[in-house]
Amino acid sequence: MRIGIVCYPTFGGSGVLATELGKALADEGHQVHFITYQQPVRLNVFNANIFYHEVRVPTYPLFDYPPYEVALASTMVDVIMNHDLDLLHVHYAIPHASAAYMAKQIVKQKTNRNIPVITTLHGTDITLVGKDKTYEPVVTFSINESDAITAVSNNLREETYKSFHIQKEIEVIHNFVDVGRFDKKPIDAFRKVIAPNGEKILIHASNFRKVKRVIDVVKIFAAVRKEMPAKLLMVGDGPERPGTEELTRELGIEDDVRFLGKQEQMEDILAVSDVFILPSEYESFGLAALEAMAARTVVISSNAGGLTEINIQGETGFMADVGDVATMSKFANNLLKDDQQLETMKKAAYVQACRFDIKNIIPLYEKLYSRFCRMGPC
Ligand code: GMT
Repeated sequence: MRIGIVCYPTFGGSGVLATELGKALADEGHQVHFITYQQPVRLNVFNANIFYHEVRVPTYPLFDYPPYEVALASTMVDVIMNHDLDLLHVHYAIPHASAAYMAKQIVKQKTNRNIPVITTLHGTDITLVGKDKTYEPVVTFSINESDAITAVSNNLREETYKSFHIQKEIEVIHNFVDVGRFDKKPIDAFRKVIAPNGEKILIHASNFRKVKRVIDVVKIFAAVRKEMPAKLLMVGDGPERPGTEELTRELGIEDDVRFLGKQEQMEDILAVSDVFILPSEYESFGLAALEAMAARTVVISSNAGGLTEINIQGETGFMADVGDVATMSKFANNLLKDDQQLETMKKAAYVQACRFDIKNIIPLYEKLYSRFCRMGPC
């Protein structure tokens, strides 16, 4: 099939997922057209089946806010018509679903063709941004106008029904991970640089937004550091980073915490890590946690949103209520003092990640797409 994928090209989970999906579909022989304002960060391979169409937003002195959605819809129309796309798959409702609706109407008027639009909801497009009154009517409308809607977890599906008046079925297709990519041997030299005396390594990766509760990560690490030598890797960047760095200095643990910024080689960093901390206020799924599990890293997280659909209490990791730093610290300390349990849980985390392996999930998307074959279900 010829598939258009619209996503954010940044490090966020929705963009990562959409890009990995497109790459896998291209490997399966589909022609995939990415439509974004920048080359997606994970689009780092050459594949003859992959095309990248950049959305250019011309500026003009009148525009305090350049009309990205208009440029996106126009680029969608161009790509649909000139590359004879079979369907559009948009990731993250805002503004992709409404731009897709606009593109669909234009193509219909021009060619009398009904281009199917599939919208995948990822999380903050529903739980944070989408709910805002400023966006809600357009989000509700464009979700309802999609030909199929998917959510990345059962929790997000329920949240969407609770917050919006959705008249259609939302199908759940869980996020996935390429286990083969993340199940890497640790690079000894790298581990030695980070933890020269064999210290345990804890890690957090996110966009450092409020919802991630990065301050809790540092507090949990400080509690661990009181009981044993340990190091913390903080991967990513965002608005909460300066305050978090400041807290490490206030707590006197700055020498044991490395802020690595945005990183592409997550598999190498995760391979040397023991515990991944994700105390988020909310996660529709928690793709970063799943990638950590594929790299045999035990996850200590909050029990918010869809995290309970991947992390298994006491088996692949531990969970506590949002903000319960004391319990998460206790879990981390007990686990890191017990090498045998740590090893057992690392293996269990890997086994659980395999359930969400790319090989198991891509066929679900292909099955969904096949409902929209032009000649009827194919
Ligand atoms: O977590 C973020 O703030 C980024 C956001 C995104 O849209 O890129 O992530 C959301 O989508 C991911 C991929 O489906 C999920 O794994 C994350 O849990 C979800 N984030 C939230 O729900 C906060």
